[in-house]
Amino acid sequence: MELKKADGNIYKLIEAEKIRQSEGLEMIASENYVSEAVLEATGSILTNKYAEGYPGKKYYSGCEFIDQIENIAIERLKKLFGCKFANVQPHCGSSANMAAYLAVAKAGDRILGQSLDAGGHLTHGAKVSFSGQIFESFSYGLDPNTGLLDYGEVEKIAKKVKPKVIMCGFSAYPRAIDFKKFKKIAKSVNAVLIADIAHIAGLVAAGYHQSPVGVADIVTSTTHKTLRGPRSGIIMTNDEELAKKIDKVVFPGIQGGPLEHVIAAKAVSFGEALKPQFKKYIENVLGNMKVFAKTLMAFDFDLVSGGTDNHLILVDLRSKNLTGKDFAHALHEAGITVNKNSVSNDPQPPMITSGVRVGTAALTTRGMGIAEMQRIAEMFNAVAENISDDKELQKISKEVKQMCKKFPVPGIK
Ligand code: DSN
Repeated sequence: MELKKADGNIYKLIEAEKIRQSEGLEMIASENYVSEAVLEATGSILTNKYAEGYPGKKYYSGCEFIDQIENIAIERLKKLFGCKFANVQPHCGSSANMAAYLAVAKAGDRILGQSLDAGGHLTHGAKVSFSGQIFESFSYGLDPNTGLLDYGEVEKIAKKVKPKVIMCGFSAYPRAIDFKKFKKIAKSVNAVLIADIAHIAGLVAAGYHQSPVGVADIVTSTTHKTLRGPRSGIIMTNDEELAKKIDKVVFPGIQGGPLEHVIAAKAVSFGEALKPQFKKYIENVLGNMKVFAKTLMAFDFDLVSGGTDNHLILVDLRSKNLTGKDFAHALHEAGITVNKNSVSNDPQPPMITSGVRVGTAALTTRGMGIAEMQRIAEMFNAVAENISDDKELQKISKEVKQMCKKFPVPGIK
């Protein structure tokens, strides 16, 4: 109630966002809803504290409780992924990746990562990102016929480029990654392997995806996608020397004071992910996506790679004569949020695109299941068939609101 009195504008906008989040279907594959406990920690008085340095070696006084919180976060993260060393201070996935690169490479060194239009992330070497500007970046794509990673091709490029670092991981790839194959390639060219598991961290933690821990030299991730923590980043390794280098790059290399309220929230979310219910949650995310994908394909939607092994799909809309921009806009009008997404060798520019990326992590957190997934896939088809028919889109939006009422969002009353 204090916020309402102190700053009516911000209060009103947060209330409006609460309504948007609870009355709409959130299908952006990188989004999720945190628990009330995680929300509480994120909004706590820990935001008041400066705590540069690492537990036991902070530069400021008064860190006796902060240190305990940070140590709990580190220990839980190590247990969750079975790693030996963890840094929980990165503010986000991009800063985690920046620290990982800078721990093993210097400006001008060569890096090799999955290209943006093939599902890689900006920080995997895109020229508009620090990763493509500080380093000399090269990329690998997908097999144009299958839409799958082609490890033979990655190896060929790696042998030619001889990168210092190979980055594997993705933002929009619907299939499992074989980290062991990547490691073999990296080893053959004497490159350091970094695995960015931002999207699949929850799947890895729950045992539903091969883990890169102990395979890749460094593992980075965000914490807010399938892992369902607060918006933040983490870095893990099993190598003590690398761990020391990573710590130095994170602080004082690229960051100052860690966000201790977020670190506490990460600790809470890691605790949640260590519970058996989390395994069940991930199982449901995957089951929901299988059904959603199958139902969409029955309506002749074209999915990149012909399906999915994880929590997301990439829909190639060219066969429907739609652009990603138009379809995402029409879905939004109908109360469903997705993001437009380039597909491999996309003829459309990044602001238009030929695809949309869709995920089931957030809806599964609300408790939606198979019946909802089938119905929502039918809605996707109805939106595609009535892309410019406002009346029809409004009709769907009403049904979306009704459906959402039965599945409250944690923390929104
Ligand atoms: N923005 C994230 C995603 O949507 O996958 C990546 O940073």
